[in-house]
Amino acid sequence: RHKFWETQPVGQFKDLRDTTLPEGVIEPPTPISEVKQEPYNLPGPYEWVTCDMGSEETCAEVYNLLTNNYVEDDENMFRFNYSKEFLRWALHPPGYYKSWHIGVRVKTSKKLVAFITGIPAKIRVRSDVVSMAEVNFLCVHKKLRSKRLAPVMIKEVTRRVHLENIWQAAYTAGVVLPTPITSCQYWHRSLNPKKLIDVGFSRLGPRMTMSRTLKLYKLPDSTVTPGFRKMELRDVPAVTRLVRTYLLQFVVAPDLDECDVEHWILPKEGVVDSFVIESPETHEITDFCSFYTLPSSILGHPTHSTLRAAYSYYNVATKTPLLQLMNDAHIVAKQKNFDVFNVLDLMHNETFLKELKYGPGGGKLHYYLYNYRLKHILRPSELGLVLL
Ligand code: NHW
Ligand code: EN5
Repeated sequence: RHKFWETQPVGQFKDLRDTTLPEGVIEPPTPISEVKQEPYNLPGPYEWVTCDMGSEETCAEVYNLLTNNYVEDDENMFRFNYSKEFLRWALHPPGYYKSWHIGVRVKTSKKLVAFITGIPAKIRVRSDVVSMAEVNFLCVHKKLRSKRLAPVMIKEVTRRVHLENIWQAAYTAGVVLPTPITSCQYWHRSLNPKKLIDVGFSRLGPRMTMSRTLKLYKLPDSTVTPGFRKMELRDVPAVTRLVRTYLLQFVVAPDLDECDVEHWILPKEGVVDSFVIESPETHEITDFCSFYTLPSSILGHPTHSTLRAAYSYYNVATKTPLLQLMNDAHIVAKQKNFDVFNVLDLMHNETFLKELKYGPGGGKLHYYLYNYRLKHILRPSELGLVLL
């Protein structure tokens, strides 16, 4: 069934019911001198390139490849449209390796036809903090699909990760592979229901008129929680303490330091938005919420070309009810002209979905670890990791 994945150090379907297998590393690391020194062979017409995402030209080529060939929904109505600024942010975290930003070009024309990336991250599994690669943006041009290029790209990124003495990875996919550590569902909160219905993202519910629908999803013009404001650089230490403590309760979660929080959570125009609640009395930071900007192209619509989506990122509520914090997040997302607010049912997100008028999406997101086995599949609420 899975000719490639059966050969890899990942949990296998046949082992799912075997309770004797230990938890942890599947294949022990080898000396780096034993890691293959040359790149894997590509089919004749293609060559490997390392993509310098700091170069405006290369970043634009990657952007164009993904804009035209990256992930679509099951009915091919929408396609993720990560912006260039987003891609640069996503691929330049603290300690990134340029060699993990891998392209495939046609030798003769130099056209970019495939891409895969890794970034370094510390991921905690139970009490074990592991240096990993987060692998993302795997993309093969539509015209080159089903030629077994993806396994070669995965082996090449694996090799380059091994060369940095890193032996585990985390990744997500909309498809089922051997084998998920958990499977999450997308939920959607309409902010601009008229447009969502016009473009086929959502439908008018049974016995619902347009005017009842607009009223149902209406939000206040401004946030309700006193002390709610945009996160600033000076908030990094407090937000780091909040998020580190919060993430300890999950079985799998990132181990973030202040440098990570400054990179990943501090607001970046058009990429990531973050808000804190500063107590009006004590000036303590008691809560924060964040979301990232990931529009989708609307395929073949006569008037609308872009769906503006905000994706829930990390949210920590210690004083304010999470429900109220997320309601304020919706209000600012609406102010910023997003059409929809998307969340996965991980961390504590289930606790506000119904009350805040989310509907279940058609998409699932499966989470995976490479070269690290868990004894049991997790509940989504045991997962504290959001990948972009
Ligand atoms: S998930 C998004 C992936 N990208 C897309 O869906 C974009 C649109 N699709 C495409 O570009 C986020 C192609 O369809 C792709 C497959 C390139 C997906 N993950 O070349 P073949 C990520 O980026 C397996 C992993 O003929 P293709 C995460 C498939 O099961 N494997 O297919 C990426 C089969 O293997 P099998 C996937 O359609 C994580 C083989 O590929 C996969 O032309 C990567 C078929 O290859 C997917 N999303 O190209 C793993 N989709 O065994 C990282 C298909 O079943 C692992 N396949 O025969 C860790 C590495 C680092 C370790 C470090 C220690
Ligand atoms: C990892 N970095 O399917 C990315 N999205 O539900 C790789 N559906 O938007 C993996 N089909 O349900 C990505 N509307 C896997 C996800 C791929 C993209 C995807 C789903 C997630 C999605 C929409 C549109 C479906 C269009 C037809 C959807 C219903 C929303 C409705 C809103 C109002 C209340 C009821 C639900």
